Amino acid sequence: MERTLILLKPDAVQRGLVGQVLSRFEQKGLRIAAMKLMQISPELAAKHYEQHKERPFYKGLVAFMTSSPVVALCLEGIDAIAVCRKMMGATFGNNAEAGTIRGDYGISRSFNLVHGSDSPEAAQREVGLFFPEGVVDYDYAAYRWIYDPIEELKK
Ligand code: 3AN
Repeated sequence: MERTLILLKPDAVQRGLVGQVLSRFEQKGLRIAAMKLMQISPELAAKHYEQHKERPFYKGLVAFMTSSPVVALCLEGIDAIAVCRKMMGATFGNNAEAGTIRGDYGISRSFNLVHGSDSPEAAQREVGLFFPEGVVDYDYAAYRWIYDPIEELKK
């Protein structure tokens, strides 16, 4: 099982798309390991986007991400990072494939609804940044109907 940090960005919250986007991840079979509505501080945004610090869009990105609350999620599942990124679609809504979150709900190049960690290292760092209190471990009833238990036992 792998964990990833997903952020439902200010545009998703303000457009009333939280439920629909979250539903897609749930229906795919990802377990919610942590979830909260929160306002990102400029300090947290700077840490989260530190690798983009020198990019021309950095200032606008931080302004957008701190402009209104986000929903932070830690999702868990087999290959959760790649699975979530595939579901999110390409970075900009105008060229994201139909059927993806960005492809179905967005057209903007900066309001792109959702963030997902892009590597195991990033996921670990970002889950720690957004959930310093830790995530919640529990027995997820749906797992045994989502994953083939024989496959799991073979590992
Ligand atoms: P992704 O979120 O698809 O992994 P990254 O990691 O390339 O995309 O970029 C991080 C974030 O920076 C994106 N989610 C997007 O909101 C923003 N961003 C990237 N490139 C641009 C750009 N040219 N103009 C505005 N925002 C951008």
